[in-house]
Amino acid sequence: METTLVLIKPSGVQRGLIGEILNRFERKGLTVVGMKLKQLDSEILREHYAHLVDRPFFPSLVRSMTATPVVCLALRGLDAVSVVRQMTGVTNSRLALPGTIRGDFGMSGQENIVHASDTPENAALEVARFFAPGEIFDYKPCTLPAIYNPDEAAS
Ligand code: FUP
Repeated sequence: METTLVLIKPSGVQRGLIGEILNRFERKGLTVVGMKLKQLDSEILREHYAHLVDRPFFPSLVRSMTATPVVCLALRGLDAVSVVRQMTGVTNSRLALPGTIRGDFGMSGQENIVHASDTPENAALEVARFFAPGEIFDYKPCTLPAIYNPDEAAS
């Protein structure tokens, strides 16, 4: 099983979409193993968006991501990283497909509602960036046998 990081960004928090987004991930069959509000600052964003620090829109990205606290979610499941990225949709919400979170709720490239880890390697780094070890909970919901077959559940 993989664990991936989702941030419900200030655009999602301010639009009142926390419950809707959480509901989608729960109904899909992902297990919520970490969840909290966190106020981000430029230090953590320079690390999290290291690949974008030199881009002209970075100051605007920091303003956007610090406007309110974000909801940090750690979601666990089989192939959770790619499953969650598919549910998120492409970066520009105007191009994201209907049925995805960005496609259904967004109109912006920057105010695009959620962040989701893009690879298993980055997911491990990002879960560790936003959660202390004691904030991730290992438990198996009793619904797992209805979500996976035994081989899938064991992987
Ligand atoms: P994603 O993996 O879809 O979150 O996309 P990126 O890591 O490429 O971008 C991170 C965030 O930077 C996006 F969610 C929004 C912001 N961004 C801009 O504001 N302008 C751009 O041109 C590209 C990205």
